[in-house]
Amino acid sequence: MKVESLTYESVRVRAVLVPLKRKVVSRVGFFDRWPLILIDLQTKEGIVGRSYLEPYLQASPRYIMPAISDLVEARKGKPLAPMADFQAGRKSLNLIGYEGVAMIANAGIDMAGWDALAKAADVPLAVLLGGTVGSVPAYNSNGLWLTDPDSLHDEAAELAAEGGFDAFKLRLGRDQLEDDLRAISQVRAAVGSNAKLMVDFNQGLTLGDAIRRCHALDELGLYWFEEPTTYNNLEGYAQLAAELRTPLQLGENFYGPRELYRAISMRAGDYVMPDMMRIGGVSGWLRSVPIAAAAGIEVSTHLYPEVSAHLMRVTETAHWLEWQDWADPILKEPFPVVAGQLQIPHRAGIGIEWDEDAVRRFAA
Ligand code: SMN
Ligand code: MG
Repeated sequence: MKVESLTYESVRVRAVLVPLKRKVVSRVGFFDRWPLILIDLQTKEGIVGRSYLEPYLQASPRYIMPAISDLVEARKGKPLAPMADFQAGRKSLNLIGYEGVAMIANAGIDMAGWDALAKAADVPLAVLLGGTVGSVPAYNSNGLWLTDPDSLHDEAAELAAEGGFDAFKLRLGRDQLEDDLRAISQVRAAVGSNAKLMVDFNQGLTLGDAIRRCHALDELGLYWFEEPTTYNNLEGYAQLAAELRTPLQLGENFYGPRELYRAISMRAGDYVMPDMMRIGGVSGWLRSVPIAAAAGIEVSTHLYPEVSAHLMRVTETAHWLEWQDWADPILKEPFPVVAGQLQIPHRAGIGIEWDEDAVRRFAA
């Protein structure tokens, strides 16, 4: 039997703006609604690959969506080969830069392309990649923003109940140390002292303030310190990682495998957490995580829980999946969480389909 590969045909890209149950109050911005770009990659053979992007800024779909359409138009009639297309796609846009919109557009198509391949093979993505479906340990990242510390007790209890979680992300970096300390103790009082608390400063501190604040919090048994200062100050990160006892986490802002390599070679962090949109989709992830594994560094995910869960099943040093349910309003069947673990469904591909009524309702 001759087995044909898939062929690029066209793409449908749509922007939606979905409501957030808990408003995002962070040092990277305030968000009460969350923009998503929905990608339906049509192949000549009839299989449709699906993915979404989370581009933060409400206006950004206006300039990211044309880049996606152009890239797919240029591939029309060509075989779908995500690993090769990732390189070629980045190269084709390198005159406007390897990062930013160029990478984001390539990453979105890449994830949809892998979804199509897995659907053509009629297996879940994790199986196509040589793994199995199953559960993936997750922490709840849906809340605990830079809001009133006294509101965090009840919120943490709610977050624990959302899926039997005992690991949570808490955002820190308030003006006063006392307020960060109160936030930590309110959360601990609700979820118990054995719960893991990942804390994220969202690059909110200068290096000097980061040194001061992280040292002040260093003996509290926090699980990791994430992005205390500007993400690309790798020398500063290396200094923090060397000085602090609490493991240092970074990586949601790495654009592509080489940036992850550079950070690891500089010992800029103890852990890394690439983001699907910035690392380069499934192909970018597959090219990056062996670098971390070879260096003995554990890898967590950032946003994109569904596709990330498949990848964690084949990631040698898989650590924690960041769970947030922000895309759930437009998903037909969101992935369930049981006892703090995200459950990958037995469906072909990534396992996401759009709830078209909701897509219409939240169209941007
Ligand atoms: C984050 C993600 C999305 C919006 C604001 C902040 C954060 C994280 O950096 O790691 O979840
Ligand atoms: Mg973060």
